[in-house]
Amino acid sequence: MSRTILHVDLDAFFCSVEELLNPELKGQAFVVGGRAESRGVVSSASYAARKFGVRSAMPTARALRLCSGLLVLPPQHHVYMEHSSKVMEFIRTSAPLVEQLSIDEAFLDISDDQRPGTRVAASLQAEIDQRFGLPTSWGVASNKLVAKIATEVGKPHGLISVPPDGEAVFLAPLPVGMLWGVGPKTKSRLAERGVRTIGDLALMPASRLIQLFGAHGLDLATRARGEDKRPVVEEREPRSMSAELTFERDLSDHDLLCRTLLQLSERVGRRLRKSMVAGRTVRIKLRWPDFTTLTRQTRLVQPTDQDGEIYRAALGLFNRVWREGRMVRLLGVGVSDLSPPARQLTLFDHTWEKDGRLLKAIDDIRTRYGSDAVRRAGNLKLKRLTDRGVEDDSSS
Ligand code: DCP
Ligand code: MG
Repeated sequence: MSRTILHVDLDAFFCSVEELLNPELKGQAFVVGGRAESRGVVSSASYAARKFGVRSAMPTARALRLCSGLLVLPPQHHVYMEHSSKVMEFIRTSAPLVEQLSIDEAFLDISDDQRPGTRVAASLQAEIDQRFGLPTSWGVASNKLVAKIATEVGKPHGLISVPPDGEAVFLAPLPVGMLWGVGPKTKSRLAERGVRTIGDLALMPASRLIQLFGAHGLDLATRARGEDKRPVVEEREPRSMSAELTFERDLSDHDLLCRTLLQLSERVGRRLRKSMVAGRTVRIKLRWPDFTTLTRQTRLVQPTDQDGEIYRAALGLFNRVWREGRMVRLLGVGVSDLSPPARQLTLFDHTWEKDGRLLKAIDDIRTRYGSDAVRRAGNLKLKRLTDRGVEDDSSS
């Protein structure tokens, strides 16, 4: 029995909210982002600005070079959060199963609805226009993968419905980079073999892909055919977020262990920021080669979502239990005691805005290109972080 999955994403979300507050902005080339003078980056670009090549995650200075006279508005995160909450609340009450992916994105499973998916999406789109004045784009398909790509293809204010069994045909002409799991590295390796579109990829024998990319190759082959079995999962508020890594070979080099802690802290920090929560308790997990495992935790003065603060706390804990030369099999970093966004004033204070720019730039790159895209220097031999970047991550 085929499922009906809808995917929704608000168009130029931060910019659209700014247009609501100041309708004179409508149709203008502008961005919401940090100032060029302080090396800010673009968070959201209006569609008029995109005509000049301006994109999110781009340094504002570069955006200004591409589009002279570009208006740059400072972000008002709490305002965007409020609008996001209202729209998401409405979506939640409109479908039996809703999974919110980010501040402006959600999957809906409406398989039990008698009406065609396109009709449901069209009516929700119109209602969100009317109630909230915010434009949305919708993808309708038999699974998450294809629904999300359909949204992307239809933007702005689009609605694309892919019929069941039409998934592979729909995906075929699209660039292979649009496929989840195809980062720049995979993309260039595929390009070397003349694979540019998802259709090209679908034609490659699975055995060849496995030869090239290992187990990931099999996932690629499945996705290229437009198959995806992942269910829509109603999210519940996580109580903690963590990331851990089992080393390919047990490790005793202090420098490498510290760098791993940093990398894990960055992963947890990124996920906290993405979920717009901050946590007060930082915990580390350590497993010795004989599989004995210990955890240690500490409570911070105030909740944080900052990589550096998580890392400092994790490192302090680590240095208390680790002795020079001792081999480690697994390291983990977790943050718990999470607070909801409303109480999370530190997110919006000045320090965060300043420090947040760099972190956000990194988050953006990772979001777009996979977790492997940004690595600290060094030849750390880590187990490969998957393109999803969540294999060792968990929320509970
Ligand atoms: N965002 C950000 N930095 C990024 C990407 C996004 O701060 N690199 C913020 C601002 C966006 C919001 O998240 O408005 C939603 O992200 P999207 O990727 O959905 O981008 P937009 O909604 O701005 O545009 P689109 O119409 O492409 O969805
Ligand atoms: Mg959006």
